[in-house]
Amino acid sequence: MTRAVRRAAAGLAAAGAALALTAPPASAHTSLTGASPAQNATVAPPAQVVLTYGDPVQLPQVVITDAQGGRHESGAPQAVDNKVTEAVKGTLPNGVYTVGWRVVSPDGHPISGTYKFTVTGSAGAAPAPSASASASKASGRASGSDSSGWLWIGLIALVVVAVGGGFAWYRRSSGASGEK
Ligand SMILES: [Cu+2]
Repeated sequence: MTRAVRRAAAGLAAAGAALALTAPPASAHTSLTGASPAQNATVAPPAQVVLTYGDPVQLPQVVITDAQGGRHESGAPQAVDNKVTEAVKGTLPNGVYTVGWRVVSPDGHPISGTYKFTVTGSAGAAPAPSASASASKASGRASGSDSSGWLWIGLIALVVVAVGGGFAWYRRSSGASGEK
């Protein structure tokens, strides 16, 4: 009798375990199934970022951040069915960007993630030192920003020398033709 009960209990436990392993969750939260620009893609400056999920999502949040921490999203993202669209502010300069997103799944669970893409072939100006970059420089956190500052000074000096040289050459050659 006790043995029979024990056997029955063991059988029930095994059945329960099998059910738990095989039954799909009643409502799984959704996941990101695609993105444009795609993860790790190298693209021309995009006008927008479009995130595609496995299910309709709500309350989207999207930030587009450059390597210096500057922000490049424009306005609030729009969620339509399973797609979230975030407009890009202006033309993205060349560089690596991080897309950070957060949405609420149909089951009510918030999910979030980040991915990177690279912009190339942009005619946009290189990112000016942003307020946040200056702030991080002031706090002494970013060591790279100091060297990039010297790089800029070097570039400007080169341009000044090139323009000055060109002007001197122009004056010389126009002066020479004037003597004819
Ligand atoms: Cu969930």
